[in-house]
Amino acid sequence: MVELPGGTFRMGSERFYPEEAPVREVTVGGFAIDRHPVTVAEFRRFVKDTGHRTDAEKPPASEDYPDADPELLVPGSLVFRPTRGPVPLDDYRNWWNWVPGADWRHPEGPGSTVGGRERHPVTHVTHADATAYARWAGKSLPSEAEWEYAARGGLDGATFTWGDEFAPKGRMMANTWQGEFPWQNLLLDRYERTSPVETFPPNGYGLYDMAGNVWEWTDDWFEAATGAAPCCAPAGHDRFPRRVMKGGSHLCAPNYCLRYRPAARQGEAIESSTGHIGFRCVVR
Ligand SMILES: [Ca+2]
Repeated sequence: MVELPGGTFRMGSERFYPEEAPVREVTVGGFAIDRHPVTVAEFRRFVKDTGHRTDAEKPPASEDYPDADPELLVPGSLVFRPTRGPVPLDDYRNWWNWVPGADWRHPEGPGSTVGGRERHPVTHVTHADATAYARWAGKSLPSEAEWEYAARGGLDGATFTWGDEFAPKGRMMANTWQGEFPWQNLLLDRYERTSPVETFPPNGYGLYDMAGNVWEWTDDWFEAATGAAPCCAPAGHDRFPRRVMKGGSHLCAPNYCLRYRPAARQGEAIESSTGHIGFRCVVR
């Protein structure tokens, strides 16, 4: 982990999406934060030690989905599939597929494995799964302010965690989506899905993957801002409250979701798990 002294910083942005505004001064106390998102290998140790079964490995409760065909209430999770060409961007069902059998060990569904991906961020974890891991590790999930303070790496007001230019001198600084989402992935950063943690340069605080790769859960509730339609976050059932997730993912593209920035935020239903959401922990 990296120890950070407390401090005051400018949180938010007024240059991109409405849910990030206004810019305001926020003070956080000192804390330590994981150097990178929790990996598949780290999560496996937790599961071996505790027998934890993730939400994606349990059938959804029928009372939460009263209108659903009971035969469809089997364990599963949301898996991204690129489309063959441009599609309307206002319906995430064009690219998010609910796949029975998808979970953290099978990120693309049955038949897929995490073999060779031990150093990738764990995915298909709900907020409750992340909280259980944090408790086991003697840690907590970060608040949104702590997460953003850490992500900025001391660069007050910068657009990205590394500065104001997306690709300084042509260098890719994070695992995002280059090209037209959700069909044309140019792979300038070489990764179609998740990437091993610490593949891209750290920020000014020595923290890796604070932008792109996977969204990360925080412990803050998300209050929907005016006019802020969820983008990359399948909002899930309205009956579930939402928590803030930060950092953007490998599926964030400028034409749809320019959210691989420290100020960016989305609300995600707490029972949702997908192939592009993970987490990291803090100790206060
Ligand atoms: Ca990529």
